[in-house]
Amino acid sequence: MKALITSTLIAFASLGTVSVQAASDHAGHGMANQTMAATEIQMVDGQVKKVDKAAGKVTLSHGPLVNLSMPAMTMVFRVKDANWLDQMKAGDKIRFMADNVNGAVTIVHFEPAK
Ligand SMILES: [Cu+2]
Repeated sequence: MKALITSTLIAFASLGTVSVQAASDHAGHGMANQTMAATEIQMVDGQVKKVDKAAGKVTLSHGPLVNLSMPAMTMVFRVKDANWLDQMKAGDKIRFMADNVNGAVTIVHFEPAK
């Protein structure tokens, strides 16, 4: 096992600078993507204005949605999980994440604000 690892390392080293460069670039991309995914969608404060269970939508007044380049406003959202609508009523404060799903701004994470 150890001999195999050693010979693999030697094989990599003998491929030269270009291959090593490519390998480290690839690793760098992976890390950058993970960092972006973590910061792209942020939890935002919202207040429920209206719940429309029949349509599967909720009207929220929300703080800025950085990932959607959207300032604070009141608007209608779709919800990823219709059960969340049962946990919302007008006047409730919530925390949520929104994303663009098939062209519709959709709540993809929800929790009641305490
Ligand atoms: Cu909005």
